[in-house]
Amino acid sequence: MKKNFIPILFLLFSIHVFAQKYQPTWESIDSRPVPQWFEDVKFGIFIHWGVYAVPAWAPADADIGIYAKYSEWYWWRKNEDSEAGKLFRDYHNQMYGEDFKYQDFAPMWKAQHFEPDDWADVFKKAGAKYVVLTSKHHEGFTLWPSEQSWNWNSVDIGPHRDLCGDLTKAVKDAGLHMGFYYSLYEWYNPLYHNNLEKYVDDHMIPQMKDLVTRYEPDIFWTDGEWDHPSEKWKSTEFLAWLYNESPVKDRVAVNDRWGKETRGVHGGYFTTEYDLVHDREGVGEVERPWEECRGIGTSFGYNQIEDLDNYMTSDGLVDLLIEKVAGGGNLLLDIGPTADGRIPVIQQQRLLDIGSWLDINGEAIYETRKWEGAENNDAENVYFTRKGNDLYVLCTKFPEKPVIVKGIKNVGKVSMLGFDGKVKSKKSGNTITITPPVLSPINNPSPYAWVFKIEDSL
Ligand code: H79
Repeated sequence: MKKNFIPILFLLFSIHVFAQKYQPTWESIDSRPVPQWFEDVKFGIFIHWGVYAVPAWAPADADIGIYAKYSEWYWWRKNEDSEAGKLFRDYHNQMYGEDFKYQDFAPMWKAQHFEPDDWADVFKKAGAKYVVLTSKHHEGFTLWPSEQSWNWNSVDIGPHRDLCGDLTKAVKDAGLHMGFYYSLYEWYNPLYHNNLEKYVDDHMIPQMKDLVTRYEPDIFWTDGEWDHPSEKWKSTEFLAWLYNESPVKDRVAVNDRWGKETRGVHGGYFTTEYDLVHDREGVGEVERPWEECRGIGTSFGYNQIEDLDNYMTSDGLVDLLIEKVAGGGNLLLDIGPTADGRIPVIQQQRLLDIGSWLDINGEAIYETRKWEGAENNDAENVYFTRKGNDLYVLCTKFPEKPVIVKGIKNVGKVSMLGFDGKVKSKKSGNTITITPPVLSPINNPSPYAWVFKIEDSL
């Protein structure tokens, strides 16, 4: 090798690194805006599907905090020295016997009724615009044929199918955005516990890049980050690759779960989970698009013992969507499919009810933004969104009295979405008073929430 060759190589390498748009630092990564499409879509479906769908159990009614009701934590809880741990162990030992290992559930996961196009059809009818599937939860089992997860993936064992690939195709064909949840940590992977750096370099990062290059997801939703700071996970290196070089670099959206210090501080959009907002130094100093995630009931994974008392009603879910969107956020509502590959009928029904409401009222949700003027209006059960110069007034209870809105500039047409009749209103200064129309069962546009549109008012 000529003696000048090495410095030239080094120079070329440096040019390559500095010519990249994003550097592997939080300052640089945070400077990339969350793609606009993410703020426009508002409503997504989260899917928790893994080996835990086989036992599909958690103590839904026990008074032990929200996390112990997550059925996807079955393996961990069953080994945990805690009150919740005892409940899981008692159930497991009685049902399956002490010698039955969690790993023994994997071949029982058959997914024999899994029809990805039918799932995608339900998501579309629900009015959801994006889907996020657990490509790998904390149990380490991958829903695609990952080379790094030999014999602990859905092609080698259980469904014998590339679930990530099959669902991605169906969701994209239905015109929705597809994304993946990916757990950084793995509960029982010996490499993770013995040699973190090797785990990150040889297992985790290759899996993440594999997912991105194989399926080109629009969202990369990480979790299980809390054991280590982002530096140890090499998160900014991965994100620089994702934003500079990956096939989805211009459109991918990511969340904020990239290391123990990052939630609500770094990354893409911020996340809450069952309304848990992190209270830590740095949180809230920057404004970012955000997303709330939760199940319809008390768990992300399917829990066979939940009953209607544990489930939110369709009315409650529509109100939740309104509350989040009016606050400037998205709702990522979770479903837990069964081990045989079905979406439980009650979950389908909830989703389709939300979809019917959105069919009429979606224009007050999609592509809207938070209305700052909402701060000066504190009527109960009344929320606001805006789009251009139009203001939407979303009433989660049918108003018994006239609705008063302060802080508008003008008044164009005033209407109720889905209702053909006239809506009376009166403007005085910058306040408008809307008289709710008298509705009958024949012309009532909605069973859950009613939306007034005030055109050209902002
Ligand atoms: O996949 C679903 C849950 O199984 C998963 N996130 C959703 C999307 C989840 N994993 N763990 N948890 C939720 C709860 C974890 C809580 C804790 Fe912590 C981890 C308590 C202390 C460390 C995270 C970091 C919450 C507070 C600090």
